[in-house]
Amino acid sequence: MRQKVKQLADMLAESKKTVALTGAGISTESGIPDFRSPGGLWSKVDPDLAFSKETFIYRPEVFYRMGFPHLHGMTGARPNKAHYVLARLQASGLLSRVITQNVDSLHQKAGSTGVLELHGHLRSATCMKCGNRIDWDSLVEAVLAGQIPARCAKCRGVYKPDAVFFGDNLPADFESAVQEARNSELMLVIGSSLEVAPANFLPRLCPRAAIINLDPTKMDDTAEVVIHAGSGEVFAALEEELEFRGLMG
Ligand code: CNA
Repeated sequence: MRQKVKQLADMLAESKKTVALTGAGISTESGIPDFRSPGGLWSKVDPDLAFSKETFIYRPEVFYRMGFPHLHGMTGARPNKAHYVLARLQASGLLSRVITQNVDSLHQKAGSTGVLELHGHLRSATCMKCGNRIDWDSLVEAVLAGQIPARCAKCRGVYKPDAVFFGDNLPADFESAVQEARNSELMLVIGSSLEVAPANFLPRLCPRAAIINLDPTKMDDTAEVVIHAGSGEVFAALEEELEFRGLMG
């Protein structure tokens, strides 16, 4: 792995503009299960039911009983080494910004700025009827008080978390991510199976890519460097290498 980390450091040093694309795998070391690993969310809930926009419209209680507890469980997590090193890379001018598929806000908690969130977030929820927005803690309070589904005090419409469900349109951040990928020389893909479209299309827009993922991905053969290891370990080694070269601010 040491040799590949050195290669990664070379690529970062050479690149005029680098972006990172992260997935659920970067947050497993923070205690949040991903989708597809053994023991991941897909072994516990049926995401097509729990996180489906269509089901939510007709039977919102299905999400509130099956999906909500998993989302609620994410919100107390703390960033791990990989999140912190990415924030430090950005502060050192080696990374333009992070594009994430995650909804856990751990990049922001680690200090990354201008994070593009392809699948929304868990900081708020919006009333499906009148558009009133409440913060996440207020939503949790309503649900823990037994309000299933959580309803708007103004119009009795149902609150939906501001995370993207299956069947939802992608937020405007996706278009910004396309531009960011097109304008970059290098993309670091971290902790993503690259199974979910259209996010998995982004690495193809960038001339060079490096993949850091525990398991092989379908796009491994398109990347210049592929490291199959935990992201915490890889980013700790990368930080050390870049510090040694005097490139970390
Ligand atoms: P995924 O399809 O579950 O893939 C995760 C990948 O990460 C797998 O290929 C694992 O091998 C790999 N992995 C697991 N642990 C590590 C680790 N420590 N270091 C490096 N790699 C690791 O998840 P994707 O993000 O590719 O799929 C996209 C979905 C998952 C998006 O819609 C997300 O919103 C959704 N999701 C997000 C979260 C979160 O916000 N933390 C959690 C669960 C699911």
